[in-house]
Amino acid sequence: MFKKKQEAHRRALYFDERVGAGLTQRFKVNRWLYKDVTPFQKISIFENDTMGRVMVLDGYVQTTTADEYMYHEMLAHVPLFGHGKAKRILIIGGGDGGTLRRCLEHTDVEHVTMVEIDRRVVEAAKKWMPEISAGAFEDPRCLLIIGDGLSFVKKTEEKFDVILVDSTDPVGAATRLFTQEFYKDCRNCLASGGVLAPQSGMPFFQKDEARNTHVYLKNLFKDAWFFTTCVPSYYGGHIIFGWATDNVDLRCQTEREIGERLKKTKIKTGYYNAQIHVSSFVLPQFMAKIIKN
Ligand code: AG3
Repeated sequence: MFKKKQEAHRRALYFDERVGAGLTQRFKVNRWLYKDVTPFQKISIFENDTMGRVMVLDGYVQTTTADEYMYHEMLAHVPLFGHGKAKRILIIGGGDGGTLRRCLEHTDVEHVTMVEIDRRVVEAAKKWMPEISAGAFEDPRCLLIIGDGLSFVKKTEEKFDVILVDSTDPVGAATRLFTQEFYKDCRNCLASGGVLAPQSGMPFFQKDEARNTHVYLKNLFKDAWFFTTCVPSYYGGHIIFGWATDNVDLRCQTEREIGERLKKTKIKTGYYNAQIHVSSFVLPQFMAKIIKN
């Protein structure tokens, strides 16, 4: 009885994320703001001294108000500035609105369709972490569809210049987003020379996922690679995004070319800049090995 009480007490005070065998990262919880079990997943949001507000889906940290920019800026700006003329964007997932907001910061973007499976992620993020989307859902260029991204890309006849997959980890419902079939359907709705960039996990812990993603993308596109960022609240060093396109020149642009594009906008960033853009494609040896084999 005493043990049970102790366990309940610990759960109220801490959030423990299982990172790997024998490895856990612990957050002190100042206050639980939201807890919900939806038809798709468990959602919780809490407050922490260092990371601000933290959103957790099925036990894994998804985003925090302190470091969300390190993920969302990179997922949106590298493909959009790399493409250079993107007007129509598709986001699969991304319910917190951080990726959407960064896409809409590009004034040349005419339309963003976002397909998110879980309405309650959008609602909870808007209510408890409004600074992440910062009004993006209200932008008239945004069309939010609550539905299954997989069937959307299978059925739509629309074409997009850039497709961003802002998913959870390859567990549960999201595993279907890490398949060659899904990437093939994405390719079918890319305009010529378009870019597909799927969230591809933390390569230190998810080597097999990274290897498989690379094989699938290489089977489908002329250029398949990864770009990296670091997000302090994701324990494990790097997180990678896939880079897949038939326009092989897009990955070879210089810092100067990207810098000129960035200068023409009013976009303010905390992580992304032209140097980071170019260097995000440089992979450390352990990752280069993963994609060579
Ligand atoms: N989606 C990727 C989160 C990966 C985190 N994984 C983990 N903590 N094990 C983030 C969605 C943000 N819009």
